[in-house]
Amino acid sequence: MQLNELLKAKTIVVQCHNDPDADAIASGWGLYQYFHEKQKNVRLIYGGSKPISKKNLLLMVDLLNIPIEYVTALDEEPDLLLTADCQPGERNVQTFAAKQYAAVDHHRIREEGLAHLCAYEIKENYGACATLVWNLLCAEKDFTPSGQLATALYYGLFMDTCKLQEIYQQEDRIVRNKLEKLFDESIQKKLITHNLNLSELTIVGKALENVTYNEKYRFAIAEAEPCDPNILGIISDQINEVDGIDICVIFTLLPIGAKLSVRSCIGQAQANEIAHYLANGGGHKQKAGGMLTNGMLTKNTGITEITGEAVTRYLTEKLQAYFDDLDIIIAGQSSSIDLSDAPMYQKRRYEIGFVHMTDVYHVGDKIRLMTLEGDVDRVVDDNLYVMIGIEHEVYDNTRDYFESHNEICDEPFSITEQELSDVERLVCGVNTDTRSIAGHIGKCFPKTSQIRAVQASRPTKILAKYGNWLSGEPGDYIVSRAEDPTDMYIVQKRIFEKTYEPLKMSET
Ligand SMILES: [Mn+2]
Repeated sequence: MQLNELLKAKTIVVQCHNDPDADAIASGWGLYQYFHEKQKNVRLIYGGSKPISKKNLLLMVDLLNIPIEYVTALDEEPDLLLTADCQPGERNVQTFAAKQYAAVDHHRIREEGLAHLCAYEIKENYGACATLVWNLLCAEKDFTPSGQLATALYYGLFMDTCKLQEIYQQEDRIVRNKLEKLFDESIQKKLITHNLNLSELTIVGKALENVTYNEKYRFAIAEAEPCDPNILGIISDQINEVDGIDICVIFTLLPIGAKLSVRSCIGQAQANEIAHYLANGGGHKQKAGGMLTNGMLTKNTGITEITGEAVTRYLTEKLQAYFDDLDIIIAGQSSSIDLSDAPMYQKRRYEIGFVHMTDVYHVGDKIRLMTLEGDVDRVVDDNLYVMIGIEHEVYDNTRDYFESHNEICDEPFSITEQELSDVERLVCGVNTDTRSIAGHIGKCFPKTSQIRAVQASRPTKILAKYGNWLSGEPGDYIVSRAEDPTDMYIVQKRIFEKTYEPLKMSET
């Protein structure tokens, strides 16, 4: 959907869900501003049983002059009613009559409601509706979002992803990178120091009183009453600090399922992996989140009624199974897998790209790489190389590592314009403008190295000799280098099959 498709309407109402949160207010305001600039007769409203009362939201509306109105009835039927951060017909969205309806949202699509919408933009997996609204606004050539709006959208994204700690969707991360350069820091500071109110403090207290603990695997589970994701995060942060608890999962029941906040302080079971395993979620190594939908909870689980107890039992069993199933290998020590007789492979000859970052940025500039394993911030110096891998993923190398593992080739790296623009979204300036790497990409070939490898039959963790934990799924390859069998690691099945080939006997 494009916003300009909606300009046929003369009177427009942008509606947030009842009891709107920061993401709904910011998203609604973004849409409102677009139509306002297009000279439409537009209002920004929400309904429900009570007006906003949370201090941070009152401050947000006040500091940014957001013209949001609490209404219980509309005098006139608008040509278009556009919902923000929700969809018409949902339980927490008051119904107002309108000639046509449209929706911008990041929650589960309400299939039965789609036929009643003249247009919609719904991305179920986005961490915040603000991301979606920002992209919609940026796609309109004759509209430039203000710094105030960027501040609101940043705060919406911040609050919906537990202070950005549980952000994992690439699109959310890309928009965060942009908003980070535009938002008003002094306003953001004021807002985040008023995040909690007293009743939320009570929710935190109640959740802390009812923790289920698994002694064998040192994990804890607790339920919180319905609350903002950031409250869940406060609870999980607190529980994870307890001696004897390595991992905790805190959830709250929402109409669409259980919202999870996950914390871990151990490398062999990182928070993002647990969140992915439990609910297709993600985040960072220590902090992550996800949404365990009602569908996931009832499918093949025997759960008929979704209660806090049922979810606690389900999470306990799933986590137990996770640890029961896990193979842990300490490289160079007691290994449960012996690779000395495993088949040998060698690297295929394939090209990858590299950028010497001082060709693009100044020494001292801070840049961010959005790697497959998460965001990595680096300070540019002569040693920093950014590599463009076989699937156009990006990662960093030091100069020594880069030079000893690759053969540099004089030809240019072949990449289409679309591929280049996709790669460029993954490398951005943090304390400086994002610069184009076009014209600076060299081509090289990884040097042939011989390895022994077997496919993992179970989920596997390796503590590599460099002290970092690596993880693999069944089917991924457990690898050790032929010249140093203690150097073990894991290569994803797909990448392995693209980059390695069996070594012929005559070559051994
Ligand atoms: Mn939202």
